[in-house]
Amino acid sequence: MTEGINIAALSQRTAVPAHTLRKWEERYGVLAPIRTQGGQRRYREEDVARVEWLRDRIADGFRIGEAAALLGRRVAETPRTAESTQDALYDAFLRADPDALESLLDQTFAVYGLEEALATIIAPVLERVGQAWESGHGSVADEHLVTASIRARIERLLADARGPVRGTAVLACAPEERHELGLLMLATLMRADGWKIAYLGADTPLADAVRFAERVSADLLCLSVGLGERIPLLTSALAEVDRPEGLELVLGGAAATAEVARRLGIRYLGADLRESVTALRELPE
Ligand code: B12
Repeated sequence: MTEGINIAALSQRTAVPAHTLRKWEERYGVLAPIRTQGGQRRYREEDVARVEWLRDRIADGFRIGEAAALLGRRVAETPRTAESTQDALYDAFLRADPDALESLLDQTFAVYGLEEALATIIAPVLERVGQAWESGHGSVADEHLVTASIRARIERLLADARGPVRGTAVLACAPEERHELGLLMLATLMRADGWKIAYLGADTPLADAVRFAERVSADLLCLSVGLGERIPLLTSALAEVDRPEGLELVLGGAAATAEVARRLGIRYLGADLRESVTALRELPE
C-alpha cells in the first residue's frame, strides 16, 4: 500500500481547497507527491507541512508567489544534510536563538519525513544538548527552550486526527519520570502507523495507567523510563498491579534494557524508534 494521503484528505487537513492545491503544485512546484501504481498522487507529511506553512504565510499577508519563493529559498537555504541540520539546530541552542530554532524546526519537518526528522535529527540534537548541559555549555533555561520547542511541534503532529487501523495503545512515562520526548516521538510515529493513541505523558502512576488502559480496552501499554533510578519504583508498582488479559506491556527509554524488561516480565523492543514501530505491528500476537 502506497503511503501518503490523497488531495481530498490533504485539503481537509490543511483547510486549503483542492483546486488551490493543484494550482500551487502546477504553478509553483511546492508539492512533491508520490504516485500509486495506478498513477494517483499521494501526499506525505512534508507536503502537509509545506501547505500549512504556505497557508500561514498567506494569512500573514504574503502573496502565494512570494510565499512559494520564500519556501523555495527556505528549502534552498535548508542545510543540505541531516548532519548539517543537526549542527544548525545545535548552534541555535548554543546561541539561545529562538527564531533560528523555530525556522530550522519548520524546515526540518518540512524537508525531512516525520520518521527521518525524529530519528536522524531531533533525537541526536537532544543528546548533544544534554551533553552540553552536563559539561556546562548551556544552562537549564537553554535546554528548556529546545525541549519546549520540540515538544510543542511533536504535540501538534500527534494531534492530527487519523482513523486507527491497528488497535489502541496507551503511552506513559514511569512514575516520577519526566523525560517524555522519546515517548512522544514514539506516539507520533505509532499514530502515523495507524494506532489509536492515548498519550498520558510524564510521571504517570503505574496502577492508573494500567486501569486507564483496561477502561479503553487498549491492546498495548507502552512505558518509558529515562533514568535508572526510576526502575526500582516501577518494579514495585508493577508487582502490585493486576495486568488485564490481552494487554501487552512494552518497555523503552534511555534506561530500559532487555534485562530490565525480562526482570519486569514485559516486552523490550530495543532503542531504535523505527524498528520499534515496525515490531509493534506484530504485537499483540
Ligand atoms: C530534555 C531533557 C530533560 C528535560 C525533559 C523534558 C521532557 N519534556 O521530556 C527535563 C528538563 C525535564 C529534564 C530533567 C532532568 N534530567 Co534530563 N535530560 C534531557 C536531555 C537533554 C534529552 C532527553 C531526550 O529527550 N532525549 C532524546 C530522546 C529521543 O531519547 P530517549 O528519551 O532515550 O528516547 C529514545 C528511545 O529511548 C526511545 N524510547 C523512549 N521511550 C520509549 C518507550 C518505548 C515503549 C519504546 C519502544 C521506545 C522508547 O525513543 C527515543 C528515540 O530514539 C538528556 C540528555 C540525553 N543525553 O539524552 C538529559 C538527561 C537524560 N537528564 C539527566 C538528568 C540528570 C536530569 C535531572 C535529574 C536533572 C535534575 N537534577 O533535575 C532531571 C530529572 C527529571 C525527572 N524527574 O525525570 C541526565 C541523566 C543522567 C543519568 N542518570 O542517566 C541526562 C543524560 C543529561 C546529562 N547528560 O547528564 N531532562
